[in-house]
Amino acid sequence: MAVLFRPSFPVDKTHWIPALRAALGDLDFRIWPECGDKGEIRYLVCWEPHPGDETQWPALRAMLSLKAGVDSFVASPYLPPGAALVRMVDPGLIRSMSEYVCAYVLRFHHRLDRFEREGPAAPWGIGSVPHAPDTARRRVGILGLGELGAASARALAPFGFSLAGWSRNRKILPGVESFVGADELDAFLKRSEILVCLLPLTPETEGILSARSFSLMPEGSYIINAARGAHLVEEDLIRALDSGRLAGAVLDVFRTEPLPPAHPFWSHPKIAVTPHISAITSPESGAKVLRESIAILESGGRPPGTVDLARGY
Ligand code: NDP
Ligand code: OXD
Repeated sequence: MAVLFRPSFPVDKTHWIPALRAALGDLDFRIWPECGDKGEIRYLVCWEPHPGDETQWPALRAMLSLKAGVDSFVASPYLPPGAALVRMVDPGLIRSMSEYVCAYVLRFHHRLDRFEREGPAAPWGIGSVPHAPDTARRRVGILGLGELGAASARALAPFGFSLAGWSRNRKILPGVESFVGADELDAFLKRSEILVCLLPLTPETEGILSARSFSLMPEGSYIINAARGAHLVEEDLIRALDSGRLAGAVLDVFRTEPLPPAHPFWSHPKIAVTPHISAITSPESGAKVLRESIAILESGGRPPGTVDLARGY
């Protein structure tokens, strides 16, 4: 039994290979292109499927993704049939995402985006109207209450925000109102003044951040998209910001990445761009997660993050 790691990025050499060597030291660990006998490869650790993966690993039991979002795997023609697909569920990545969500929810709650943009034209604090309501009156909505959405809700809860989340199945999370499925989406959007998208990209969720959704949200609301670029209809966002329907957005993910230098998002005064850094798998904790997943698979179990290919996440 062997584990093959296929590097794709410079960080793989500097960080991932040492972390994987340390965590998988008791196993036959190989680094592509030194595959050895391909018939011995039982686990493939990688960022993406490649052409040939669908046939060249006859004994493959699982493809272990280093990314949490596996839309590119699910849509790939190179997915090896019969092997499990396991996405990354890394405590380091989850913590990073909840910090990012808190940072931008607080930024928008306090209208810090406006002060950064307006400088001396903004009203001076003392003697002007209060800028931020009590957090209890600020309604934050999280699209997706899975690993990242639920952790972000838990991280926001101590601030006292009025929290709600939308998912396929009803959730019981302290202090979080649960909305479910297409029938409850509109009611959820109508109460979301700061809308955080943490959904997987599937045919059902693509384009969910659209003019229709923005028209249901309270006037002057905010968008935080840290999931996938294709959740957002880009022209609809620009129109909603220019008309004042929305007040601001922070985007970490894009239909084309890296975001091309001439893209209008870079220069839009109400859009903050971050370069897909809201949450990155930590090599140290991620390598340990992979070791545990392999142990579970070896004993015939189903590790956390096993993807339901029919569902798409
Ligand atoms: P999970 O699979 O744990 O959670 C997904 C959530 O979305 C679940 O609550 C699920 O509902 C809900 N959901 C899925 N489809 C629908 C639907 N059609 N209607 C309503 N709810 C739906 O995923 P994670 O939280 O781990 O990750 C979410 C996404 O975040 C990833 O897929 C990835 O694209 C993105 N991501 C972005 C990163 C970045 O750096 N920007 C880093 C990591 C991830 P239910 O619970 O009922 O099944
Ligand atoms: C992602 C990731 O899914 O970086 O975006 O894990």
